[in-house]
Amino acid sequence: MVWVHYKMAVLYANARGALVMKSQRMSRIFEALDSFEIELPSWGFADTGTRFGKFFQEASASTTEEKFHDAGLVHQLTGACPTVAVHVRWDFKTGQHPREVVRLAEKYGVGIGSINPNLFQDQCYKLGSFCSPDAAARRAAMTHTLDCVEIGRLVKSKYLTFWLGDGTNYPGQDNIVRRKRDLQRAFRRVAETMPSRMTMLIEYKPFEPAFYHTDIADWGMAYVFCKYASSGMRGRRVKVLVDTGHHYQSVNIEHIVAFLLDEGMIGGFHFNDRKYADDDLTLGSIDPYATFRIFNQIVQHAFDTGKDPKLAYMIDQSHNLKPKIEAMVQSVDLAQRLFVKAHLVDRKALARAQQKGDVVAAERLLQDAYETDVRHVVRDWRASRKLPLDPLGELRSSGVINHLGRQRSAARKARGEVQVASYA
Ligand SMILES: [Mn+2]
Repeated sequence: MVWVHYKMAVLYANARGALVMKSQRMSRIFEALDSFEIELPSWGFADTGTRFGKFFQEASASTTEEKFHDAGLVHQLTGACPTVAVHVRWDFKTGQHPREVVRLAEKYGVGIGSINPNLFQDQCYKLGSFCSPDAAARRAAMTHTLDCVEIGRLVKSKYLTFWLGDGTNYPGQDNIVRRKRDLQRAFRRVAETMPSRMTMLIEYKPFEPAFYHTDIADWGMAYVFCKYASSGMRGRRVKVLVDTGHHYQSVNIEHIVAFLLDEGMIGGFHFNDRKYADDDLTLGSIDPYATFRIFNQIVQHAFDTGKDPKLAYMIDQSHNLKPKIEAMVQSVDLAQRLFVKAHLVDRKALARAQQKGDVVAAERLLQDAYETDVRHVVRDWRASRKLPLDPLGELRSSGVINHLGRQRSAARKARGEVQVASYA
């Protein structure tokens, strides 16, 4: 009998211990979800297509206000998207004070996030922007970029994000080293002009739109441009931006992330997925385990160093076929779940398995976390934050997309705009 009492007491203590551990883990996960913010791209709500043509959706946003409306809706549904990345050429009208754009965003419960200069659309950039052999094109790129810095200062943006289309199409087309040096000087000048709260993010891409060489082809080149631009500056404010779609097949992106985290040189992400090249598919639609592995490295870094790496999580996707708002909610919902899963990895057990060289045990710890169904945890967090329990379901059953389609078609008609497919 005494033994039974003892056994029951142990069981009770164990169960209580497990409950305490469970509630501690839950509160850590809730904290992680509270801290998880992912920025939406204004361009992700507009009509897009491929170089072969554009396909229109009645509900797509065609004004900056409509883009903010849509981003605001995604934020209302998910609680995770308080800011919107803007493209200066597309979202700011000439003569309009940038603070008007801030007010427009605030009207829909979102703020202005990263500022994206447009250094690829104008005819003058045919041979490149900062790397162009034409000094007038380089000057135009600098003037536009400094305008963007000023806009960023006025709207109190924390990030200036660069993606360049610069590159060449044929061997011998231009002097690659001259292009590199002009680009180094340009980034440095911009970095010196930025207000102290701003961080410059430099994105890389191995190919497209240039097909022979790209001036910032990979993370190593981006790293070198960042180092040069920030050398001699107190505090590093120029960092690499990893766009998950901008890698060759089978590149180990989480390795790049771990390496850059340790160097203190990663500033943020553009999340998307792809089957072949830079397809801008919704996050995790092809390989959610790959996104989990990236989050795993970030959580591991925070565990090892005790520091939050303060990364800018952003979505960079254009949805040609899916309704844009649905695709965004789908991406954010999955990002939240994968982020939670990365927090489930037993880091102490992983360290022990790694130390012992127990490869299978180490791998299983990652797989166990990845395979854990966390939908109920995310639902509980949503309930506690008074958010819709199923944001995508709520959006789909609300009929809001059909309503926006009717409203926006009528508005386009009233403005005399016609949606016409264009073909290359
Ligand atoms: Mn990108």
